[in-house]
Amino acid sequence: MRIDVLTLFPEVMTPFFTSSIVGRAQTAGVVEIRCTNIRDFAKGVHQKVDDRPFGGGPGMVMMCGPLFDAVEAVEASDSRPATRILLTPQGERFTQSLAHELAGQSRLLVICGHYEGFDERIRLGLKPREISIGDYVLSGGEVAGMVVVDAVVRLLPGALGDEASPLEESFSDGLLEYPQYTRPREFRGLQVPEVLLSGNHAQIEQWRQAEAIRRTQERRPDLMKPEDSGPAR
Ligand code: 9D3
Repeated sequence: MRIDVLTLFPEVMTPFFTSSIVGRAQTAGVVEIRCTNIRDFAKGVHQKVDDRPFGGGPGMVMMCGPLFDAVEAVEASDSRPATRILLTPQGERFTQSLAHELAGQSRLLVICGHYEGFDERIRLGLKPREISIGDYVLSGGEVAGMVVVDAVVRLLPGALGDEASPLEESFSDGLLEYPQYTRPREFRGLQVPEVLLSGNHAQIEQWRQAEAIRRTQERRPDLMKPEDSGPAR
């Protein structure tokens, strides 16, 4: 997969994309991620990418010109058509199911803004898929862009190396994680549950399943009707 990210803060995003699982996926050739600074496509000595809203009001609005030029230049650098994504608070909610859907594409173009909003003609002209990562206010789309890229990349075949398949993970079977323990057997008077020391793998599996269900029912009953988990069905 190829992922292009358009942002005003490539220096914030690039270190994330070169670290951890996403960085290793790039090294392994599973994905190629390129950050492009939208400001590189701004005109004039001031390199303006935003302006005041027609009709008045607070904040600045991202201009069409630099962003359209950036999208067209970046898309022309590779023949595969890109699925365009615009990170906005008004977007469709990002879920594991949407992550699976995006992981099935060969190319993504992720647009991150850092203003009160985008000129509406960006939506009308680029027809991007708009995505929000949740109901809280961020300072810009960069963190949301990193969230989307992270969740998508770890689903790509080979991204997790020798680790467990992403299908085994929480949210993919629709349940929260069961309680886990490591050494020592006793810590400040708290004991590791006897069953985990028993060596009886069938019984351990049964205990973990029961604990996962109990925990999910208590903390996230909404997950027990699992429309937000796993590949879309
Ligand atoms: C005045 C109304 N605000 C919208 C709720 C303005 C506004 C707030 C924050 C406009 C842009 C932003 C910056 N946020 C994002 O770019 C963003 C975001 C978010 O804030 N929350 C969850 N998902 C996302 S995706 C992009």
